[in-house]
Amino acid sequence: MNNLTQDQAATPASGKRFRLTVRSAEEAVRVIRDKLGDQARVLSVRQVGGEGLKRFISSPKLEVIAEIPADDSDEISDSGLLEEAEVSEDLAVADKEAPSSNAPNLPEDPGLSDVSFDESNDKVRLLRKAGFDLNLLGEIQSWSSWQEMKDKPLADVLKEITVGLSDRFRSTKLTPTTDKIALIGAPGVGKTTTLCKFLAHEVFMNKKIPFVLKVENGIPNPDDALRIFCEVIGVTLFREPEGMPQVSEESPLYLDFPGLSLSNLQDWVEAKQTLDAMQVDTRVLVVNGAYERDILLRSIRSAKHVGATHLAITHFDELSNSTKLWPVLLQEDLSPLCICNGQNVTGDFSTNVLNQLISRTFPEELYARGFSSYKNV
Ligand SMILES: Nc1nc2c(ncn2[C@@H]2O[C@H](COP(=O)(O)OP(=O)(O)O)[C@@H](O)[C@H]2O)c(=O)[nH]1
Ligand SMILES: [Mg+2]
Repeated sequence: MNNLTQDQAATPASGKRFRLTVRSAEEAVRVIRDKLGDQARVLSVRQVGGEGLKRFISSPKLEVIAEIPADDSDEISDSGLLEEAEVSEDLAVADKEAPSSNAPNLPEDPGLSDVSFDESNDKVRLLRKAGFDLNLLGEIQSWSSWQEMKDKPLADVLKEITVGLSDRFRSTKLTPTTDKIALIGAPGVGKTTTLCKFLAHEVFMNKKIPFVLKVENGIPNPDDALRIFCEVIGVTLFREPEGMPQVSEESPLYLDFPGLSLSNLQDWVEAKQTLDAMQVDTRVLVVNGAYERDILLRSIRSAKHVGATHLAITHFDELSNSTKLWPVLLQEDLSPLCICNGQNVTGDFSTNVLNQLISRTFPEELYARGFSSYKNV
């Protein structure tokens, strides 16, 4: 749950200021980093309580004022008056001017400009304000059921969106995994961490005896952390296929790949040759869910060259909500495999992708509003 508004009063010379309402300091750090970038500086923090009925159904919030300096030499001034502005516009400004800290710097998502909104509809305005992904909002408005649902009370609209998304999710391709599972993707997205989570799950929950092959394919793939983790949980790590035991349901093989560059398709083509030669049928594309949509889509496009079958999403814990991921999951041909929620290799992981996405689709504040809209009927 967060709310970000831009200081319209600030002149470009003194940078742009944003007011941010969050539930915790941790969330503030995350949202500032995701939406405003590394350059953003916090000017003030203050605790705010709810009003009226909301005081009883929502916990205290923090109001944070942050600024993106227009120029490093600028002095920070905290004397300006902040004015409320449309949140979605502010987010667009923030996204354009301060790309996500850990994502490569790529052009703005071309799809966004095509999304049109029914501004006269209060639900659309509310969802935009709540930080709902604009592409998803555009998609929902194109549903045949939208015309009927859009004028219902908020609680009903939220419920019908949830049902609509769940139905669409259930109709996506579900491919079972096989006994040979490769984790592939761009550098640093969380491939090895995700692999360790699967290993721990196999050993402790499924009581299986997995083993691991570390692949290099001419690209360095340091393995200190993986080696130590395998030692700790009693899994054998191989560095070449020779001498590996027979793969079976009880003894599945996991392959740890080096990062494949998004700007070098040849990396992906070569990985495909290795996977084909080893008859690895389950090819999991790992993406960092906190990256911009454009980069996620680029990754998915590159993964076609490797014959990817499944999708694993990491860094879900760093997202303020899951709405950006819905259109990615619903449109693409990859079977959703898991969501990773943190760095803890023996936890922070779920294969119930639908539940994870649903639980982070609407901020609690919207449910609270939906609840009060019922009371007004
Ligand atoms: N917050 C968060 N960090 C993660 C997650 N998955 C991986 N990481 C971190 O991301 C960094 C890169 O992970 P790693 O598995 O080495 O990436 P690889 O290069 O793709 O193998 C490490 O610092 C991990 O601890 C996640 O779901 N959430
Ligand atoms: Mg790795």
